[in-house]
Amino acid sequence: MEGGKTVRDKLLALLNGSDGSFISGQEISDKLGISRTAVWKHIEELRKKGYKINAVTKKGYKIEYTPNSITADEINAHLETKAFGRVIHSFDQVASTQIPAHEAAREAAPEGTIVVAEEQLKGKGRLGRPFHSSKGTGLWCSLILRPSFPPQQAPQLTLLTAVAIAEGVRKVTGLPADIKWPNDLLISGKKIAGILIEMQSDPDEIHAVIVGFGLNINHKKEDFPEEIQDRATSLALEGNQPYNRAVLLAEILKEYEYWYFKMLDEGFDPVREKWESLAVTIGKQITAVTSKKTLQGLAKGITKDGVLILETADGKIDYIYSADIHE
Ligand code: BTX
Repeated sequence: MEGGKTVRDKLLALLNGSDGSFISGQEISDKLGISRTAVWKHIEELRKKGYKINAVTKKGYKIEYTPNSITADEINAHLETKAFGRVIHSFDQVASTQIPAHEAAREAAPEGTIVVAEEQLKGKGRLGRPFHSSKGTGLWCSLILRPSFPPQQAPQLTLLTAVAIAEGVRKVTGLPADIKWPNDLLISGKKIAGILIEMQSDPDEIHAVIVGFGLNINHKKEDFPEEIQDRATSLALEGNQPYNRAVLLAEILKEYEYWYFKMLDEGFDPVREKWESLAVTIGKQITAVTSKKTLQGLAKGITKDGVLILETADGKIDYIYSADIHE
């Protein structure tokens, strides 16, 4: 677990920010307020962690290779948030990041704490479904929130999470990530990410919301189980290049923090508007399969609480709180 920026985080941020050119030992030493010997020691530590750093006399240091890992060091080096991601619990392997996140939330972890893992052995989807989370390929993350609003408003966080991921993905990769109500993110009609919201609450008070999200990043087609290969995709498959997972996480957390505090200040409307601009569901003929029934009709929009408004062929309006949507 780590919080705040350490000297090593700042060093990584400097090296990452030098745009492929050398940065002198003196400049690093001045900017970080440490001796040149200390700079050298930190460089050696980074090399042990898998970074390849070129050191040339009179020129300085340059990062040649970043291990693309999802450790606290790597995340911190890119993080620009105030609270989100400032406490990080990172694991190589967990059953589900939701489990340690629930424990941390019960032990008073501050809002914005995240749990990340390289691999999940029992990644959880909604309704007990599995979420495939192979080693080193994606972002498997749980974020702890402590919103001041009542539990009835929690579904809004599903839509907010979708906005944060879609915006983060769009900004880092330029790929057109779309939202499918309520919690799927798609590129070219295939699922790129999933969102699972769990709560610790009393009937009238939220203690913590554990926002789980999984984003497929560097998967090749064969990294997915066969049964989902035609429905799932990754950013690398869509963009024909690998992406840095820590950079994506840092951008998603930045978007998340912005929209979350905007929602606490100004209400749900700005989030709803942004969501509608990114959603593919609205204005389409859809089939909504709920736990009780199957409904068909036109998806007209979402209410101020994020509930889907469906107009059936006979002109009747239905409000859908939770369902799987098919076109
Ligand atoms: P969901 O129920 O909407 O989606 C699960 C369904 O999606 C599965 O039944 C399967 O068809 C398909 N699927 C499974 N894995 C993938 C995948 N990697 N990519 C695309 N489609 C897939 C969505 O549930 C909620 C997922 C939340 C996952 C995060 S990861 C971090 C946190 N920890 C954890 O255990 N869950 C959350």
